[in-house]
Amino acid sequence: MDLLDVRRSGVILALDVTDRERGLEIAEAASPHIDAVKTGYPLILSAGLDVLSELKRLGKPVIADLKVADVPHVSAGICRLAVEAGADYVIVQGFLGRDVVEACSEVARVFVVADMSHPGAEDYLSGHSREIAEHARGFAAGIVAPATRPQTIKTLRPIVGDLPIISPGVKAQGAAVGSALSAGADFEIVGRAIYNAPEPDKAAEEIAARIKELNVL
Ligand code: BMP
Repeated sequence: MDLLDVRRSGVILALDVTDRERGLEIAEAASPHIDAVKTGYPLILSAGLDVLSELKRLGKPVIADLKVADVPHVSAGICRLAVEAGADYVIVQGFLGRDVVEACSEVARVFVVADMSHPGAEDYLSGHSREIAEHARGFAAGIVAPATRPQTIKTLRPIVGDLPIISPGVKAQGAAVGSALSAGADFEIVGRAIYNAPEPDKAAEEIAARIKELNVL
């Protein structure tokens, strides 16, 4: 399932809850307003890798956010496990080097983390985001770039060409809804603002409506 082909709202749900039932309930409730689900260590470590195949029942792409960061053969093995469990995409760290991204791309459709949304990313990672994006262009299915630094998205967009850019940091980390899309991202990743909301379905609906209103897709 290709992410760009299913783009409707521009929203990817980051499902970082640790309770399997609650996670599946939230994903189902938000489903009409999201294009894909991203889940990672919190849910996978508590509910097991099988949760990926359960999430696939929503009929939307599932992104395994394992931020894979090991030597090439171990990283590729992790990606293979995620794909076999049902992941359509796996997130891999770009800072490990070219060989890791290439090994993972042989066994999975990979989103490469080119830069991150938290302040500490500027300590080390941000200084290398262009090089990571340049390499990702040849091998990856897309990149992850921070909504909290729209200038980074603007810089990376021409480097990656048409590759999808998915962008976290919206609402709970301070970026306004629609800001990453305006800067050139293809999807905004939203976690707490949806799954911690009293009514996650309404929260997802409002975010999708705001993006539509801004006309930034
Ligand atoms: P929230 O909207 O609750 O801040 O969640 C953001 C999600 O995006 C989390 O799943 C986090 O792991 C992920 N993420 C991020 O916040 N910043 C990055 O740079 C890369 C990420 O994958």
